[in-house]
Amino acid sequence: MKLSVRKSFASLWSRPDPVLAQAAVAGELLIAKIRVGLATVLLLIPVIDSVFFVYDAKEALVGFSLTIATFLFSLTVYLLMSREFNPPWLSFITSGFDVSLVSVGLALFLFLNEPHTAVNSKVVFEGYFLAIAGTGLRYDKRICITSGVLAFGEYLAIISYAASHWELNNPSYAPFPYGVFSWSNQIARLIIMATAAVLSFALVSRSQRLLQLATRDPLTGLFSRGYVDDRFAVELSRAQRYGKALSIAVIDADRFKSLNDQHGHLAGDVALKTIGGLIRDSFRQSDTAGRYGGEEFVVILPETDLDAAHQKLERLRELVANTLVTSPSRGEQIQVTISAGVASFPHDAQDATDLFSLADERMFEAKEQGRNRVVATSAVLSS
Ligand code: GH3
Ligand code: MG
Ligand code: MG
Repeated sequence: MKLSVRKSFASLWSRPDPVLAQAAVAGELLIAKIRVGLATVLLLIPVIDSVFFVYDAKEALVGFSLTIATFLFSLTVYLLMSREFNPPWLSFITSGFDVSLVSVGLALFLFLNEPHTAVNSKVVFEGYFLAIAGTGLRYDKRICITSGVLAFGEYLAIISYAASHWELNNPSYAPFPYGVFSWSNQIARLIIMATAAVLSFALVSRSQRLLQLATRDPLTGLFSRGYVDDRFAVELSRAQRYGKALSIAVIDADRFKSLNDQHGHLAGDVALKTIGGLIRDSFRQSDTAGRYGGEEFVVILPETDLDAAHQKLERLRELVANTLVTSPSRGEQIQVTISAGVASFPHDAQDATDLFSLADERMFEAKEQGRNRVVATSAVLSS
C-alpha cells in the first residue's frame, strides 16, 4: 500500500523524458517570445489610453508598472535563452513568474485600496489561465503542479485578505462598478482555475504516454530506432557542451538466421526477448537501450568512457552466453551469443555519424574475429 502510494507520487513528480525536455526548451523559448510580444503590446495601452480615453490613474499605474516588470523580465529570459542558457530550473522560475505576476497585479489593487477590482477583476484574473496554459508547453508534470498550486494558493490568499480587511458589500461602495463580492463566485473561479491546471497536467501526461507508445519496440519493450537516434543526438550534444564522455555500443545476435532455421521463428522471438531483457537489466536508467533492427541493438551510455563501456558490454556478452533460452515449442535449451562494437566520444570521434559507424565497424570486426566478443578498438589503431 505504502509502496503504491510512493509509486504514484513518484509518477506524479517525475522528470520529463529527455526527448520531451528538448521539446520543452523550444516551448520555453516560444513562451519567452510571446511574453516579450505581449509585454510590448501592453506597454502601448497606457499611451493609447492617455491619448484617447479618460483613464483611471491608479489602474494605469498598476498596469504600467506590471507591464514594465514583465517586459524587462521577458527580455532578460529571451536574451539568456537565445544564448543557450536553459538550466532545468529555468521553467520553474518563469512559470512561477507568470502566475505570480497576475497575483502581484491583483495584490497591487488591494494596496491601492481598490479591493473590488482585485477580487472581481475582469482582465487581470484571466492572466492565470494564460500562465497555466503555458505550462503545457514545458512538458513537465512538476511544473503543471507547482503553477496550479501557486495560482490557487496566491489567488485564495488575495481574496481571503480582501474579504477579511474590507466590508466589501457595504452600500457605501455603490454602484459597485466591479460587482459585489460573492464567495460562491470566488469558489467557482478557484474550481475553474484548478481544472485548468488539471487539464494542462493531463495534456503533459498524455504526451508522455504517447511518446512512450510511439517509442517502444513491442517485442522486447526496448526503445525503437527513431527514439534511440533522438536520444543519441540529445546526449551527444550534452556531452559536447559539458565536456563529458559518451559511449555507444552496437550489438548483434550471432548466427540468428541459423537459430531460426533450426529451432523456428518462435524460438527466435523468445531469444530476442531474452536478450532485450538482459540488456535492459544490465544498464543504468540514464542509459538508452534500443532495438535498432531485426536482431540488432544499440545502447547509448552517457558519462561513460571507452574502458567502462567495454567492461559493461563484456559483462553483458558473458551474461547472454550463459543464459540458455528455452524453445517454446520443443522445450530445447538454446545458447545465443552476441557480438558488440563500442565507440566513445571524445576518444574516437566527435560527431554522431562517425561514432555510430565506428561502433558498427567494430561490431563487424567482432564477427570476423569469431563472434561472441566485444571490440572496442579499431583494427588499424590496435595493430
Ligand atoms: P551474424 O552472426 O553474421 O550476425 O549472422 P546472422 O544470421 O545473425 O545475420 P543475418 O543478418 O544473416 O540474419 C539475421 C536474422 O535475424 C535473419 C532474420 O530472420 C532474423 N530476424 C530478424 N528479426 C527477427 C525477429 O523479429 N524474429 C525472429 N525470430 N528472427 C528475426
Ligand atoms: Mg546477426
Ligand atoms: Mg544483423
